[in-house]
Amino acid sequence: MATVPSSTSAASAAPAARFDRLLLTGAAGALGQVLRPRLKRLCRVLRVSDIAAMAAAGDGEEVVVAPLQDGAAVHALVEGVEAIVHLGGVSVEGPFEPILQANIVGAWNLYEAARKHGTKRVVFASSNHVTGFYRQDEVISPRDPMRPDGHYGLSKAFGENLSRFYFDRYGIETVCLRIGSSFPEPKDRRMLATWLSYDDLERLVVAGLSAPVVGHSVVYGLSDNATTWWDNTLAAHIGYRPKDSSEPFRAAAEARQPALDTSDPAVLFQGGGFVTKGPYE
Ligand code: 15L
Repeated sequence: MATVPSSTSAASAAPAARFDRLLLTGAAGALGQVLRPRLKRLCRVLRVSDIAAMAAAGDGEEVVVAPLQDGAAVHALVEGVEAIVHLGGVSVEGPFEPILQANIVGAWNLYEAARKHGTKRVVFASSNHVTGFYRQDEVISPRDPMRPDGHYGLSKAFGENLSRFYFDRYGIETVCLRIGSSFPEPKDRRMLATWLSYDDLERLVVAGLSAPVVGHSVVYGLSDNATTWWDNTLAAHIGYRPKDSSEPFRAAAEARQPALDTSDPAVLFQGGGFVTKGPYE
């Protein structure tokens, strides 16, 4: 039943901007591996980076190992790229120090490098955990105040504010993607609302890279799910049109979780299990 799309699916029919050189950070991660072949189609050269091992460089690829907290390494990484898809960093809730280094210091290094090299646009993988402490009976939009649900959500909130500053002060455009749950299929009932298929992830990233004018925009990353907590009307200018839905997975998800304890914060709040993690010392 799970549909893991091939590298040639999804937005291939959509009109895509052509870039000379694009940078994809976090290329060794799950979403980085999904996006790598799909972004390659948009550019002459795709530079990919991570701290973990990555597949060897294919045709038109450059593979760079670079810790995001190393300013000099990030400066070299960003040289010569037109646009950046920034997925790099810690992608789950956990102790503060690693998140501080990779997500907060790392994001600052990336934007400083973008400023110095004249990079025009960043598509930043933010997260739904920026607003994880809204309840599951609320529908919110990017205009609602942030309510981060942990260190990870706080770091993404920093990244969104950082990117707004670099747009206001230096004109670097950013589309912040508050990604929901991007997996081959929704794993549980919460993900019926938060699911973002891999093909829709590609559509979203391509829209963020291709829309002619984005300024500083925030958009939730979800598929066309029947149940939703996030209103993307304010980001209509990006032109993201999801085509998948979690609905075909509903019966299986409900069978796996027949009863929900609505007094459990992980069930009550949009951030799910992240809202109860920690403290760590
Ligand atoms: C995220 O931001 C995480 O990176 C991912 O691992 C999922 O847990 C997702 O959020 C989610 O909220 O389901």
